Order: sequence, then C-alpha cells, then structure tokens
Amino acid sequence: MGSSSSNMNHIPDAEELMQETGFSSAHLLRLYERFEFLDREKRGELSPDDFEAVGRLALNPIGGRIIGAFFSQGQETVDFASFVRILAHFRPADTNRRDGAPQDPANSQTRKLKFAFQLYDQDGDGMISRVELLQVLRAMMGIQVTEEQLQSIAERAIQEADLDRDDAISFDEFKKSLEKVNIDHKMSIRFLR
Ligand SMILES: [Ca+2]
Ligand SMILES: [Ca+2]
Repeated sequence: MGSSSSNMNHIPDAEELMQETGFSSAHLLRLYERFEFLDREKRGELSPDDFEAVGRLALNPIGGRIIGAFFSQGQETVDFASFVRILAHFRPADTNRRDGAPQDPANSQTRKLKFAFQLYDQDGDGMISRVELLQVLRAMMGIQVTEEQLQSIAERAIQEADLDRDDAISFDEFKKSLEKVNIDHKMSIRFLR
C-alpha cells in the first residue's frame, strides 16, 4: 500500500473519487493506467475514437452504446473523473459496506439497472419503445435470427414486461422484469474485482 500511495499523487482528485465511487486506491491506479494507455495523444481526456481501441468493446454488439454512455451529456471528451464515475456502475456490489460509503453508490442494484436501461432508451424519453427494443435485439443477435424471429422475441419481451399495456417498457417495468436476473453478476467487469 505504501508504494502505491506515491503513485496516487499524479491522479487528480484521487481521494474524492475513491470516496464517491468506492474504488480502492489499487483499483484507481489500475484505471488510471488504463486511461493513460487509451489517451494516445496524452491530452488528459478521451474521445470516442480512443474507446474504439478497446478491443473487447469493439467486439461487443452493443459496444457503441456503451461508449455512447460515456458521452451522454453531449460532451465530446471524457476526463479521468468522468471515466471513473461511469466505470463505477460496473463495480461488483459491496459485500460489507465501509463507513462513510455513499448512500446510493453507482454500483447499487438500482443504479446498475438505470445504466442498462439507458443503453436501450436511446432517445432518453424514459421508456423503451418497441422500436428501441428491436434495435438492441438486432444488434445483439446479429444475423443468427430472421427478422420474423426477432419480432416475435421482441413481442414476447414486451408482453412479459409491459404491465400497464401502453406498448412500451418504463423503468419500473424494466426493473420488475429483471428482478430474477442477477444484474450484479451481468454488470461487473472482472478486472474490477
Ligand atoms: Ca425511448
Ligand atoms: Ca408499459
């Protein structure tokens, strides 16, 4: 621990970020190394192009949407603090809470679900429409399924989740339909453990 704390010095606002996101200093250092690696022009900020270099994201069918989440406030670049805040959604849930941990940390069940919901709700109106659902399904399943199969999968998903029958999935409905799914497991990045 003693040797890593000296390296922490060049990380801007390291203490605040650890407090806010729950990352340990070891995590933060690793994220900083990654950030510096991606920041090819050494500007202290990343552009969407820099993310394309992350092979795993490029291969992920909804990788483009995940990259988009880093730029959701319309900004063109991401600094280290924003980078860490977004990745905090992928931190596994705490088994034992530390004193002074944030009330609603980014890795809480609800915040993880909200993050996932936004990947579907591309127009940001708070509802997943049939079209938006189809777009994600199409991206995820690619050419393995026919348009007809896709439609019927979407139809079934909407019928199961759409409790108030308005033909769209609200966040509450999304949350309820995923209650049995282990979102924490699905939305954790192994290197953050
Ligand atoms: Ca929408
Ligand atoms: Ca609904």
